[in-house]
Parts: sequence; C-alpha cells; structure tokens
Amino acid sequence: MRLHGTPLSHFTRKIRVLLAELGVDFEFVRAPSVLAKEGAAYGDNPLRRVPTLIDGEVTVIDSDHIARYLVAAHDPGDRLGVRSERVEDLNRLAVANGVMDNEVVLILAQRTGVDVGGAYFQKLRGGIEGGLAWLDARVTEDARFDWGDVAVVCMWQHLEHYRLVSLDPYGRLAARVARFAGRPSVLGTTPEVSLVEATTAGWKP
Ligand SMILES: N[C@@H](CCC(=O)N[C@@H](CS)C(=O)NCC(=O)O)C(=O)O
Repeated sequence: MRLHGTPLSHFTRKIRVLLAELGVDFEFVRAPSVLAKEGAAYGDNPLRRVPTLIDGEVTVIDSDHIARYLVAAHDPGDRLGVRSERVEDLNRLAVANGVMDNEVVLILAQRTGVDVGGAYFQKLRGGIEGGLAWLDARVTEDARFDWGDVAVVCMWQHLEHYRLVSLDPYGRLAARVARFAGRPSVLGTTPEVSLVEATTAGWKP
C-alpha cells in the first residue's frame, strides 16, 4: 500500500496517524511539492492534491474517504469513530478540515508571490480564527482519541509550524492537543520529525 503525500501535508498526516494507530504498514511516497503540474506527482489524483492512497488496483482520494476505506479493511470496530455520523463529529471534522483548507490557500498563494493582504485572503484568515474559536468552544473532556482529534491535532501542529495566526486565544484546544501529543502516532508524525525523516530519505522540496 502506497500513500502519496508531502512531509508537511496536514491532510496526509491524518492518514499517517490513522495507519500508525491501526498498526498498518505502508510506503510513504513523498511528492517534491504540491505545486508540481503533473498529476503523477500526486499519485494520479486528478485534482493535484495529496493524500492519495494506492492499494493494489485501488486508488482512493481525499483524506476522509481514505480513512473510511482503511477502517473498512483494517478496523471493523472503528475504534477511532472514523465513520461516525453524529452531527457533532461531522461538524468538528468539517471545521478542522476547513481551517486546513484555508491554510493551504494562504500558504500556496504566499509561496507563489501572491499578495495575501486582499479582502479574500483576509476572509480566509478570519475563517481560520473563526474555526479555531468554534472548535475551542466545543472541546470536550472525552478521554477517547477520535478521528476529530486526529484532524484537530494535525491542524493545530501545522498552524504552530507555519505561524499563520496567533494560537494564544485557544487555550482549551491547546490543552486538548497537549493531551494527545505524546501518543506514538502523533509524536512520530510531527512536522519536525517528518522533515528530518524525509531529508534523511533523500527528499528534496
Ligand atoms: N479534501 C482534501 C484536501 C487535500 C489538500 O488540500 N491537500 C493539500 C496538501 S495538505 C494539497 O495537496 N494542496 C494542493 C492544492 O490545493 O493545490 C483531503 O482531505 O484530502
């Protein structure tokens, strides 16, 4: 099984964390960048995004769909609640994913020399802050590490890495992330660890 992604991709990291939690081996195929023009760089995802999972003849795109595919094959009991249909879980996932989407647009715009001071980019930043406040207000004391936590941890540590917005106002969310930060699946996939691993494996951005 091959997972196409980049070392710092937060959407790809959701799947790396899930695979580690499920104890499933895979080959991590690192794309040089998410600005490559050819679909081949993305495991033939026509949208030119990662992650893409290739399992024999099967190709799965989109992190949440990949997660569902993996759970169906490897974790019928769905211990992380990947397939939850509770509205609270769906909304939490949508907001964490949406924050990550906004980050991607801002980072790629900046990286390609676009002026990110305009109204649209300000709105995206507002969406990140609004999303973080929304998530912060809904943090629970639930001890279980679930699929929403996977998304939130990947979102949060990516924001910490890129420092797009101040994270100071979101103390409850920070505490929720800290609660799970020591799990091997999380520790082994942080942006910092991922960059070292990738460089050691000969990856060049
Ligand atoms: N909804 C997709 C989003 C994937 C996504 O946006 N991935 C980023 C990397 S973290 C990407 O490849 N961006 C390239 C682009 O948007 O052009 C998923 O959950 O897999």
